[in-house]
Amino acid sequence: MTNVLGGQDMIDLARHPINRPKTAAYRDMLNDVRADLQRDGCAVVRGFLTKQGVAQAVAEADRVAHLGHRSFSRTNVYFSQDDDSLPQSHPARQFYDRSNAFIPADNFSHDGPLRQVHDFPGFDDFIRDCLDEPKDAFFRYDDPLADMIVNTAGEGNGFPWHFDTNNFTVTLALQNAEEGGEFQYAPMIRHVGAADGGENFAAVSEVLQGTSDEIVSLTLNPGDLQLFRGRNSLHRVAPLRGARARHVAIMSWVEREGMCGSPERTKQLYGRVLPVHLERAGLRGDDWLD
Ligand SMILES: O=C(O)CCC(=O)C(=O)O
Ligand SMILES: [Fe+2]
Repeated sequence: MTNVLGGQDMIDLARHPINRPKTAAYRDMLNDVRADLQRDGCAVVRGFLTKQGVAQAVAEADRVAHLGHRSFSRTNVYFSQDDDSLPQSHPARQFYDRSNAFIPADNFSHDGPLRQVHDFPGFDDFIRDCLDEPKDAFFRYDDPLADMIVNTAGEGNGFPWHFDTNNFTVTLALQNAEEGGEFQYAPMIRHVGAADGGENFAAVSEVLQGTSDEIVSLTLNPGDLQLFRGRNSLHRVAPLRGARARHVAIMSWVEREGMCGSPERTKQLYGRVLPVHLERAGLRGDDWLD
């Protein structure tokens, strides 16, 4: 194996000087990202990783892809239960198959390429700056199975239309499928908190029926970093085709220090739990029948 690159060689610092926060170049970069997030909840930092950085990260993901945990569910765009008091045509009553394979975070070692990016000094601050989150409400997810995972998916796997339940998602595109896999979103069609509830069900229905003209289709290339506020923008990954897997790294930060996933959700997404999940939930190992 070739030597693992350090973060300074994985990240294209000449183009994206996240290590020089006091410079005009850093401020320009930040202003671009913030303007995009403000406009439609999505920003892409093109070519965040170097070419060699992408190659090493893909090789790492490929080496552990067989440890990905597949989970299947049928969900509506809100991740809510069916409600038979609503008409059959209501968007909350449309259910779609969702299947993921998440490679749990503990398969990525601290001296491996992906964590060299995640742990690079200034990376967390850059993300926080982009999102304009306060320092006292921005912490790494303290979850050894979930702080940085790789979502790996192939033909037949689906990430159908949904609104996120978290405030933002940060992803690093590593490898595309042969066809499909565009990130499609209907910017800001929902206005959570508006006086009328802001759900805009008519526009959501149009997206689901394929008649909306509000959909933006974004092709992310290997090495692109994406920041996305998905509570108000309906989005999906377009169906994948071909033999090659789509690999995307997903990194998470949360608003309180020391947060980790619940045992139930962790088990569902990653196929196992660790003692820390039980401890933080106030359970002992023998309270939890795996
Ligand atoms: O895999 C992706 O690019 C998007 C995933 C997504 O929408 C999510 O994690 O909520
Ligand atoms: Fe999402």
